[in-house]
Amino acid sequence: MRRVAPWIIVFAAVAGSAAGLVHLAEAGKGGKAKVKAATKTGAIAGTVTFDGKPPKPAKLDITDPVCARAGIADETVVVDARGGVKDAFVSLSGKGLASKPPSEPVVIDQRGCMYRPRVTGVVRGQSVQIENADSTLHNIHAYVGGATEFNLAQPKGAKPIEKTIEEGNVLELKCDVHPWMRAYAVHVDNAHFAVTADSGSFEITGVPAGTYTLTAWHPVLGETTAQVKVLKGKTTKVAATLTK
Ligand SMILES: [Cu+2]
Repeated sequence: MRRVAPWIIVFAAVAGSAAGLVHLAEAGKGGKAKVKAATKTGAIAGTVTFDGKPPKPAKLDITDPVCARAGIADETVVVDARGGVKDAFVSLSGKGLASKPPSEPVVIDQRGCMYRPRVTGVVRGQSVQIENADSTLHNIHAYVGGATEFNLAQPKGAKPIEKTIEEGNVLELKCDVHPWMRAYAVHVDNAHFAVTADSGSFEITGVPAGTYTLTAWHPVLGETTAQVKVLKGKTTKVAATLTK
């Protein structure tokens, strides 16, 4: 179910990016079409916040000594004092954005008994490469819509596992050895996406001018969408609120 929550959207010229665009335009004084296209882009920047009382972090039951040394905490829902949501996935959809899947895989590492990054985007058709930097065994149990896609052990020092999963909206990774380990690879049709930082902030640059649907999604806190206009040489500021 999609919820439409309040969004605040404003347009602002950002000196930094405007200067960058002038530079690009000057470099292109020869009339190259490619450079001309680059000057017709703008950016979207803003924050994702949660309006509500976030669940308290769980106490992790860590028995593996390798993980115990990593100093990790529950990251299921990370919301700061101002409501900023960490690890929300912000994506754009609309005409003219779709792109071919990159030939390079999206890399998800297991480091300190956490998947890093926890949330990322995968252009449909692009492969995901899962690595293990830890001196312990992890087991990657991958799900789409609750059904197992693959379930593979990856001992210390094992080679990366590379898979291309095209179905479903989100590829969810769980570790059967360390039950707090979760990763979410969100399927998208273009590379114009971002994952929010600790404060809930994000920025998507190099977006062709146009009107798009912006979606902010969090695995636990839900989703909200809004129409967003991107103007060339400007940064559209957005504030998205999750209300689940
Ligand atoms: Cu593990």
